[in-house]
Order: sequence, then structure tokens, then C-alpha cells
Amino acid sequence: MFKISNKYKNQRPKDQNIMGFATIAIHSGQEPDPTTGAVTVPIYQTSTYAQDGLGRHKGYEYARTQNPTRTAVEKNIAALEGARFGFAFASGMAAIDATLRLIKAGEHVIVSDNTYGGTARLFTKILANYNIEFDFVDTSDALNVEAAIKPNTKMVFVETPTNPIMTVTDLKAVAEVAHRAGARVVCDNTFMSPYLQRPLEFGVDIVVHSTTKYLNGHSDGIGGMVVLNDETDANWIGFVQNSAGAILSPFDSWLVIRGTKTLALRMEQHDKSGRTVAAFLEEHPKVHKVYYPGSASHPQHALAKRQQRGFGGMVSFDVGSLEAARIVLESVKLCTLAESLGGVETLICHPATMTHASVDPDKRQRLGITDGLVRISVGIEDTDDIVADLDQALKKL
Ligand code: P1T
Repeated sequence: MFKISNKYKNQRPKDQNIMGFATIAIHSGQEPDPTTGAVTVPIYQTSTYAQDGLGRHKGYEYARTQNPTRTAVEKNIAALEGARFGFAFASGMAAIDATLRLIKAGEHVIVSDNTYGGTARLFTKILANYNIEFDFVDTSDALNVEAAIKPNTKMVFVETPTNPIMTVTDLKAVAEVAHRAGARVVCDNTFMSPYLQRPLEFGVDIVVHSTTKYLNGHSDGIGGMVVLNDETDANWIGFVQNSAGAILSPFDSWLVIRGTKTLALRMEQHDKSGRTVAAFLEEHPKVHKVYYPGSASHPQHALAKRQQRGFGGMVSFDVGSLEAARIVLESVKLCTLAESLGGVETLICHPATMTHASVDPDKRQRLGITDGLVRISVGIEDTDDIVADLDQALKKL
């Protein structure tokens, strides 16, 4: 029903009218319920549907296969990413696993060397057992991707910005290199959300999300999404979703569509406070290094400005040692020490022992995931309160 106007494409929110995005977020896939007129899509908490006769039904047979609440979230997020098809899964990992089912034994996948630890674990510890070959490269330079391509390369899987080092990959450049070799490009867009980055506009083929993060936005549900335009691949993802069955439940689907209604507003605030927190940390004498694409000193700052509509609320910083990190993490009062990100509340974590504990220690060191690294998901509380909390914690060093 709603289409994002061309005016929206690749432009920063402050430069233009963003009504298109917010309107899509509130209405797409969410027409009033046909039976009652309920304005909010109901939670269809049912496992099956009564059929009128043999082979005669209302398009719904069994709830692993179809559920109207899930259909609503699938249409909604596909529209937000500018995609034709969307599939909702029980978690971000289930969505990534289903996407990798496009790859067959004997084929090769190139992956960003710094991804969420769980993604690297799925690839190296499970899927590699099925004769799928993985090479991890620094995708921030498309030449590294080009150099890693082999005759059997069928997918390039990028995370941008990466978790937790915030390395940015040039999606257009990587898509060109991958497509020349006949490989699909998948982008994990969890850190940005479609409000700040729409990878399909740069030639990416498939976008995956952990909806657990910004799309849900309230830290009250685990979920994942796959969105794409290619009909053949979409049919396969749908087939995998139904056959393997890692579907998003009706209640969790409902939580995500409730969340996306405020995505535009929330992302504006995450972005605003993220910039302020990063600037505060950059000036702080006890902070050795800040990783934030919005900082002028970030190696891909210019690319991030071009490719993203903002820089978001994820900031990592290094305080030099495990002991210093422990003091900061145990001294914060407003920020909550916890895994995850993208919720309204500020979360703070220690990647080396939490989100990236499954990554080999040598590789962690090489990537910059040191024992002194701290990651913050800047929430939408009052910015001054977040900064004051970090300030009092850093004063303990
Ligand atoms: O947790 P789940 O919904 O399965 O999503 C996995 C996932 C996928 N991709 C990215 C970029 C992620 O950050 C995650 C999950 N990350 C965390 C739990 C975390 O604290 O980093």
C-alpha cells in the first residue's frame, strides 16, 4: 500500500521528509482486522485452523506454515527494508541459519572477520561440519573480498557496522565484486535497523536481522527476520521456514510490530545520544580508544556518512585492561550490565567474556576485542543521565 519515495533513498533523515518511513512502519502489513475491525493486528494464538471441507480453507491450514500475526510482521519489515519478501524466525540465529540453507555442501562462503560471536560459532562449529567452506576476511576493503573469491564461492556474508568493533563495509563495492563472481551478498543489518541503513539499495541480495534488538526495541522478545527480492531464493527460505520450523511465535510477532511503530522515533534518539556518548568518551582521559563510525577519527567515517542515515547507538571503547573494564562495568548504576542491545534502556557489556566469548582468544586479540573493551548500547533515557553514569563509573579508575 505504501511505497518509500525515491526522495527517501540514501538521504539522511535531517535532510528530507521522513514521513514515508514512519508511515510504512505504522501501517504496512497492519490493516484493521477483517473480522472485527480491530485497529491493532490481533495475536492469533492458535496452532491450527478449521477447514470448510476437504481442500477448502481460508488460506490458513496449520500455524507453523501460516499465521496472520506473523504475516503482519513479515510484510511490515519487508516494506521497511524495501524488499518484496520477508520471513520471521524464532531468533536472529535461526534467521541466519535458514539463510545459510541456500548454500550446499562443497560451496564456499566469505564472511566479515568480525561478526557477532554466535554467527561465527554457527558457521565454524556447526555448518563447517556439513562441508560448507568459510573464509573470514576484513570486508571493509572490497579487495580482500575479491582476493578470497574461489570458483565455488556462492555467498558473501557481511555485518556492517560489525559487532563490537564497528567496522564499516562498503556494501556497493562488495556487491559488485560478489555479483561478478555469481555470489549472493547477505547483510546483517541488526546494528543499524532499516531506519539508518537499507542494504538492498546498495545491491545487497538478502538482509537478516536479530529483531531481538532495535526492531523489537523493548528487550522483551527474541526473534529474527530474513528479507529479500529474489523470488527463487524467497521460495527456498519459505520452504526452509516451514520445513525446519524455527518460526516466530504469534505473541513475539506482535511484540515486534508493536516495536516497529516507534522505530523512527527511537532510532533518532539512539543516534543523537550515541553521538553524545561517543564524543564524551573520546575526550575522557581514562579511555584509550573509542569505536564509533560517527567519530571523525573512525577509519570508515566518510563511508558511514554516505551509506548510513545516522551512526546509531552502539559505541565500544577500550579502557586498557580487564581490571579497568571490571571496575567500569561494576560501577555503573543506570546502565545495565547485560548481553544484547537495541532496547530503550542502556545496556553495557564486556564482549571478550560475554557476546564474543565463543571467538578464539587469538582472533579476538587480532580484531581488537581486548579484555579492556567495553560495549554500550546507548538507550533512550535522558542523554545527560547516561553520560553522568559513565562519568561517575570512569572516575573510579
Ligand atoms: O540473539 P539472536 O536474536 O539470535 O540474534 C543473534 C545476532 C545476530 N546478529 C547480530 C549482529 C547480533 O548482535 C546478534 C545477537 N547479539 C547479541 C546478543 C549481542 O549482545 O551482541
